[in-house]
Amino acid sequence: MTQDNLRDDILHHLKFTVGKDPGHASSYDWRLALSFALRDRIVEPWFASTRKTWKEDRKRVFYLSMEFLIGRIVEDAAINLGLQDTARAALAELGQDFDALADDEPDAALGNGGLGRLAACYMESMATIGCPGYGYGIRYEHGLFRQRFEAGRQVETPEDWLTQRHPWEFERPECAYTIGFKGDVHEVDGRAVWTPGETVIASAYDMPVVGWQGRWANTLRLWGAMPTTLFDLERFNRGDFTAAAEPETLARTISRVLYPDDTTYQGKELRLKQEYFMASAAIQDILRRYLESHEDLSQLDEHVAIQLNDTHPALAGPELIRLMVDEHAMEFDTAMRIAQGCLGYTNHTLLPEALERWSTWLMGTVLPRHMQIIEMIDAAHATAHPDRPASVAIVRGNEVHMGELSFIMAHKVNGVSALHSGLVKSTLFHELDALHPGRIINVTNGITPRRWLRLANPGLADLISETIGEGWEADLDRLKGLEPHADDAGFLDRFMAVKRANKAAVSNWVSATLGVTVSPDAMFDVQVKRIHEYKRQLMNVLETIAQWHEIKKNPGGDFVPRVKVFGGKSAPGYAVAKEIIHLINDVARVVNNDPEIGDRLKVVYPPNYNVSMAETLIPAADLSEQISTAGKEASGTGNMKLSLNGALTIGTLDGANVEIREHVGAENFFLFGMTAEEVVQRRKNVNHARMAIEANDALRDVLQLLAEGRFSPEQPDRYHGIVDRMWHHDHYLVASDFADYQRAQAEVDAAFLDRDRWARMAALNTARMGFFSSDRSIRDYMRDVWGAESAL
Ligand code: 26W
Repeated sequence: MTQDNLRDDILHHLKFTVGKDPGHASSYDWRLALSFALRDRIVEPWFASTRKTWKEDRKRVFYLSMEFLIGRIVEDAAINLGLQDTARAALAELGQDFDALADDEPDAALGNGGLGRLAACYMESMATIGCPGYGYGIRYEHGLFRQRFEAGRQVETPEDWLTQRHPWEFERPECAYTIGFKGDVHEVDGRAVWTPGETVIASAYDMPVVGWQGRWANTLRLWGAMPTTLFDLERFNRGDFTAAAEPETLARTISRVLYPDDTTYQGKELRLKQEYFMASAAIQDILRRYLESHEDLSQLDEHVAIQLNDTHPALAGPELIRLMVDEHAMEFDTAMRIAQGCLGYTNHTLLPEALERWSTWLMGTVLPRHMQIIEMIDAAHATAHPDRPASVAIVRGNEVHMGELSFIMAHKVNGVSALHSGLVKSTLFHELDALHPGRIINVTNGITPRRWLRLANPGLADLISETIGEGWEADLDRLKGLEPHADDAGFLDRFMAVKRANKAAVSNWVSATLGVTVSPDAMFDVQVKRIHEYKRQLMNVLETIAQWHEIKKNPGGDFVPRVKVFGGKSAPGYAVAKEIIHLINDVARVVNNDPEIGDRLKVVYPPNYNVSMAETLIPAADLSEQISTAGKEASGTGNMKLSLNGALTIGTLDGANVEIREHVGAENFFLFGMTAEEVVQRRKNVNHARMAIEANDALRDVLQLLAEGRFSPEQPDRYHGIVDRMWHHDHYLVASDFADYQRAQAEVDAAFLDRDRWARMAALNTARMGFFSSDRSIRDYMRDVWGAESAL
């Protein structure tokens, strides 16, 4: 693919697909033209991949997720096609700037955080490895809300990525399924017949997902909801306009918006309908495709692997059984055995409030036949395990526990880091583990190095290629080849020069967008993730206040200049998280405008943290804050992205931090805090908070400043809630870990002052992160869960 060809293709699409005269085209038009030209290059490998899978009747993997946090696509596609430089040159010829066009693209923000982004990384890795994989999700009209700050408070506004043309999807109106809700079930000649009371159409939209070097491409199929009944013309003619449009409005509500909650299960009917809508369309599509080249469903589990991304798509299990029993006349036990052979379930959280448990009333009303089937599954399990404790029942306390349903329906259940999988075994599913030894395994999360290094940090990626050669992007263990260079001053200079350049770019962006001046020579101390009490952004901002107070008390002292970077959204209904956001912004206002502090401490909190902003901030980070209460963060994936990009981690022994520290070396990691076991013990001491605060002057002073309204003069009692909870609850043990956190931060300062030592530690982090490629994770799933092979 030469520069000339691509230039001509772009021009062709601008004229004939976008319909714009080059002289009058906007960057939006040029971006569309570029996207269509690159998309053309994906179609051939896409068709070839599908054809090869069919011809060789290969095992297919179906990844079911309510979230795919994709981000932007055009640059990632150009890179995986090996056409980034060609595109840049072709556009330059046309007077266009590749980066400006890439920046014009809205994020596909079809997810909340970790779970959704993991699904996107896994889709790209399956394509890179050549694993015949399909993603199934929902084509939300509105993705995760846009965050902006008003007087320091989070305000949400609807996200509307689809108001623009979306060049990366192919509409598939011919691929549509009827999805039923409500109604009732009758017995007809011994068979159950469900007559839904409501129906909508699930219509498919396909996005090709191309892998590294364009050798394979898979499909992400997203479902949009359509009305079964058309526009009611009669009513319209009677002037009853809204009623006429009602069927359409009602139907489209199903795929209208992503639930912005990633911590607390809400139990909303619409969310249940969304989950079933996606699961049913996916299963109907899987069976339709399978029966096009197979007699019957008896060998389905030989050819089909279905992965449940947490419990949200768990209704896929009962739906599979419903179709096999009610529509394919299969015996229940046979159907159950085959379904189990197909299904794998990944758990992503231990937080009790995040575990889904639908009321039997709601499930029975919205999905009467599935409620019956869930009871049959539960009864069959009780029969097979007469000695099972009541606590493992799927239906208990008038609730359907989706974790137990997913566990019992799956042949493999996995956690997402070694520590988390251990806790899934020893706590969440302790009893079920005893009944089904070996069913719980671990598959530690991973990230795609294409987006999170090659795309996000071209300076470092080029330095790596110059140092160890090309191709590491699809074989990340090769980064080990950098280790010897960690003792080479010249290499370290170039390594740190890349970091400095990324920091300079971010400081320009921060001053342009936030009007705050930050020095690229200060330490960029970064905490970017969803706002949640267990992630302890509060501990970070309290330590920041202690740092500020320290400087105030000793303005002549020498302090290591720091820029505290925060990024992250709170679920709209999560009041405590919103208070923490307000506090961070209030502290930023005081610190950043304090002449006594100057450059020694700055706090920046750019609004609307998303995938694209992560791609900008992560390459500029010196310090990665992974400070969750041990036992609460299932894995984390931001921690991997930051380490891979040469940031050093200050963190607890939680989630994947444990494995990162094992791989990069304890000497290259700033560890602090209690272990998960110690947390459990500490919580038994009801006075843990008061004792810790009284033992720590700095922390007590900070809480006193907050109580006095030092950061909220216009509303002195604004943080009385936070102060009170710190003294009397502190459920996530901020006070108990605070002193050790301060100790670790002091070690960070000392290390940062020793530039060569820091550079070596940073380079060794990058060199030793190969294990955390999502390619390794996917190969683990292919081997240990799916029994799938690469077709390449
Ligand atoms: C029902 C509401 C809801 C929605 C989403 C509850 C919980 C979720 C997700 C499971 C939350 C999530 O994103 N969990 C994160 O998953 C990542 C990928 O495995 C992990 O790295 C994070 O540690 C985990 O918090």
